[in-house]
Amino acid sequence: MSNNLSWFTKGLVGALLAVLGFTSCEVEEPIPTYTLTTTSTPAEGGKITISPQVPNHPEGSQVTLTPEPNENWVFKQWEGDATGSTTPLQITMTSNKAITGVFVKRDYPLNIKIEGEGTVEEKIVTNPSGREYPHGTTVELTPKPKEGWEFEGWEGDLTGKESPKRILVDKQKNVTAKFERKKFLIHTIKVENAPKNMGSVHAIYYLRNNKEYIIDGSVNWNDPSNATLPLFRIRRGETQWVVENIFSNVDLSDIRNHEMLKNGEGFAIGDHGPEWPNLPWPHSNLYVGKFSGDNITWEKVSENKSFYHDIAVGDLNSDGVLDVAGAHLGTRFGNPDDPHVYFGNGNGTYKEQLSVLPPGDFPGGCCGDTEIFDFDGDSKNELIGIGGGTSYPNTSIKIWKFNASTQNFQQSKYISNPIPTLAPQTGSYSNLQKGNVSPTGGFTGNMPTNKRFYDLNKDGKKDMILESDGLTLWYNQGNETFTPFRLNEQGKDLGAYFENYYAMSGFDVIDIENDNDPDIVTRIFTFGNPNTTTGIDLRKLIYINDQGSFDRLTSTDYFLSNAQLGQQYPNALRAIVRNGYLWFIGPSFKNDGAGPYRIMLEVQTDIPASYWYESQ
Ligand SMILES: [Ca+2]
Ligand SMILES: [Ca+2]
Ligand SMILES: [Ca+2]
Ligand SMILES: [Ca+2]
Repeated sequence: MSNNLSWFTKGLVGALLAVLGFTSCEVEEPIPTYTLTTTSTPAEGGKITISPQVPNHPEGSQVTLTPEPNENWVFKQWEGDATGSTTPLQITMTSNKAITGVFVKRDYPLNIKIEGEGTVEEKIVTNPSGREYPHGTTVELTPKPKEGWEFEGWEGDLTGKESPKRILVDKQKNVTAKFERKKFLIHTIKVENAPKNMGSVHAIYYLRNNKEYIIDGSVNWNDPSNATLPLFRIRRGETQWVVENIFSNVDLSDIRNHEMLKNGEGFAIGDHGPEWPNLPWPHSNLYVGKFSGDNITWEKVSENKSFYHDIAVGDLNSDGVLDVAGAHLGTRFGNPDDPHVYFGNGNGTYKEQLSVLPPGDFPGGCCGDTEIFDFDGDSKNELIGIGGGTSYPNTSIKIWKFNASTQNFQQSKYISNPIPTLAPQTGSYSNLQKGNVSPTGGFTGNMPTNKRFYDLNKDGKKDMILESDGLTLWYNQGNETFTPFRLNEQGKDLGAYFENYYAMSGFDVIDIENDNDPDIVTRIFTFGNPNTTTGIDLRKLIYINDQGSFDRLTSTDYFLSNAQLGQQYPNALRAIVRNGYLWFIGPSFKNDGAGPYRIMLEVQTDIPASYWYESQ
């Protein structure tokens, strides 16, 4: 059992004692209660729903009455212990009450059509003089959008957007009420008993057996005592994310990068330990986690800790068993290979294969990224190292092929990025800590964090998306030739990734609008600077692909102001697909007086989306 479990247990016992103490010490005065009876007149006209629906209402409690007319009936007014025609009706219980809802037959020729999701409440408006309108009935229409929808306007015999709106039905009238899905909804969901760390932008989100999980770790800037907390897993419930596991027996504390296994059976994590700008870096490990029912079976891959910046999985030696490569930016143990290679034994263990790469290919350290991919289309995977060196030169790509007879890798190709490096406005951790993150570039410019191979322009050849120096797309021309193209230099306003001080760390490939083009959604993070932004412009995170040419959403409604976010600033925000729509989720803290506690900030959008899968 870890310390984390024990503080959790102590907290639980403390809470139970507090409850027991409360019930044994307090003496409660009985609170008077009252009854509420409702009647529909006539009974066939409709019914009245009561909320809350309890037999006895405590004194001073609020009750809501909502009339629900049957077809061809309209609610008219309240009688008895209530008056007027307000709906829904809020009353305060100060005595027993009997309230009647009066319904009248709907005998006017008004047709209401609904577009989107919602209803229209009809109310007959009586003449203040008591006289009926001479030329028909005047009806007041109130659009009632379903949750997550909003009223967009009237069409037909009514126009505009006014609500409620009156219509004189002196002949047959046809009205359309248009509802539109809200551009976004913000949900703040508590994470109960989460370990006291900040959470990583590269947390693993996955869906399994209809349950949503996140495996997360620590990002810690300065505090060694909080630096090596174990990974934990949370599961999404309706109102809370619940901590399901604290993985104390797994020697990881952060998820610097991860890759989902291509058959969907698990994931691989590369970690370099907590992010410390001024302290000795603790280094960390490579692991593979495999799903087993609702649980995870962990396989330790690395023998020694290193500064693992990325991990790749795939079969490197064509024996049918998954292998692992870890990109490292320095190591304690003098393992100079770039990257570190581990061949799978097929039984959940791995064999370290150092010195199988030509030495010195990246002087000063290896790549920020590594990948296992069939680069030349000969059905055998190559090992790829991207970016690199402690001096962070322009992005370069190095490709090694496995030679089965020598059991070594040989250099196959070296591709230099001819695109000039962006000015490194953001290249220090201390700048990031101060929130001085460039609005136009990513962090440090050159050191890649994420890469993916997808056919972006649908010419049958997989292209590379590389996060380095902004987002760079490398279009595959065949014959191992790639043409790089920086996404923010397309002649359009695609350059400013972030509103104010958000920086990018990685991206996700998602089919926005389900039109069979893979699109790119960048992840933003603040690296622990939650107070440096005025809002988040979702449009600037989303790159919409049309056959290899990219553009952005246009509606300004996709800007989330700090007020809309409830003055909560996610440490990171990344895209997921939930129930067929694009969502953004990220960890944050909320402080409502009881001290800060961890929340998951979730932004639900109206953008249809699905994950983009391509077999490798
Ligand atoms: Ca293998
Ligand atoms: Ca190949
Ligand atoms: Ca292509
Ligand atoms: Ca698309």
